[in-house]
Amino acid sequence: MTTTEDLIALESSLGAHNYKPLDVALVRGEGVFVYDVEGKRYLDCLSAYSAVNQGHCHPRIFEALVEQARKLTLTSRAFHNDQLGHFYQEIAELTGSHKVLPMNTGAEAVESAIKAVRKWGYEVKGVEKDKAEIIVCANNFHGRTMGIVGFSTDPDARTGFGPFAPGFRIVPFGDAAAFEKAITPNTVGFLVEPIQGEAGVIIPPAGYFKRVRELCTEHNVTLILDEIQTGLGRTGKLLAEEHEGIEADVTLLGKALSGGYYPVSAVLSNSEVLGVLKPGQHGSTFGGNPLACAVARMALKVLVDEGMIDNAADLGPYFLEGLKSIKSNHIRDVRGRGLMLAVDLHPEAGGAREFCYRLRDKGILAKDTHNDTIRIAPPLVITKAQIDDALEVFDTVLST
Ligand code: IF1
Repeated sequence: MTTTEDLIALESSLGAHNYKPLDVALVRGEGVFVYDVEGKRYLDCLSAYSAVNQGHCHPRIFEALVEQARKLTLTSRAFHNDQLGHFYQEIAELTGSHKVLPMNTGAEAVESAIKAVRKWGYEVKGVEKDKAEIIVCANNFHGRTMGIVGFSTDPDARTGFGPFAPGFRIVPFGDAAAFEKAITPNTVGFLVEPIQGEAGVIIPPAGYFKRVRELCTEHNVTLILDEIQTGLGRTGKLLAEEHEGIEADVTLLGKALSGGYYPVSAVLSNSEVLGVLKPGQHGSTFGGNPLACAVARMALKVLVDEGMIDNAADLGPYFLEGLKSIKSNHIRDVRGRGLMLAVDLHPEAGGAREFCYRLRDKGILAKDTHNDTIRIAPPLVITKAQIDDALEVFDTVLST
């Protein structure tokens, strides 16, 4: 039998070392649980970075995948297929959007939005050729493509990969005055995460997005919300923008749009932004393929039908309070919205990774970020009893 150790050695010998995973090798998943090679069960508190909000191997999404895979998987966009239109209809209705652009990965959705918004800037807003500017936030995470890492502020993400594309300005996250100051007549868009995920689950001050929305409207700037991680129920609402009582002009979805079965992303627009793309100006071989559409349609359906968003809204605060009530000298801060949670440790605690190993040994998989933060984001199908079990483990691990 292949052991965890064998698999890790194999990956290490042949793979590029662009990741440093926890030492656990998984073979099976079901709902909130995953199982390793040796058969040990873990509660998944990462959900593949919120791509499996619906739980691992959700049976209805599985059925949709298999049924579609038997019939037709890929047509390219050279021809129509019987799934794409229905996918548009269902996602537009659910999110209140008017136009949809289907892509595959999150980064592609971000790149696509940047292209569309720049073109809108030239053709509709009237910005001079090649002068369009997009404002982004410090400590953003939007993906790994050349375009995106060019406006990252994380040295690991960008160092050694230049030269980068111009046309981006960086402002602090959560500071509406700084955003206002950065706006020029050439500003075409503001690309921002509702809650910064990779930065460590950073929730902006109340009222920030209301003010941002006002400023975008006032200055004719497209508000692009990257909901690739915060969207689809993670924060207890379908879209995190609902917490702020605002609507983006462009919304980016990915990850859980497929329930973890397949890369599916989408750019949604409320305004004319996507209307500027004409035949031949953008596309993707796999974007909008029938298999992706069938999977995404069911991933959205189960999210709503099975009450997962409400479950995140109900149990998120319960999990948060439970974490807050843990008495530990190591904990510096606990925060979260819905089931997007984080525990910050004091620097003297010895690093979040060490705690993630202790959690692993006790049957919980969570991921460290930025040395001292443990990120907690279980599938949205988690029950109160499972949270109680998890809290017991967190209590034991964090208080020793
Ligand atoms: C990795 C982080 C999470 C994202 C937002 C776009 C994308 C992501 C808000 C790009 C992707 C990922 C990628 C994954 C780790 C993960 C992550 F730690 F890096 F930041 F979730 F917190 N916008 N996030 O969070 O989507 O192209 O990957 O489909 O290993 O890089 P993608």
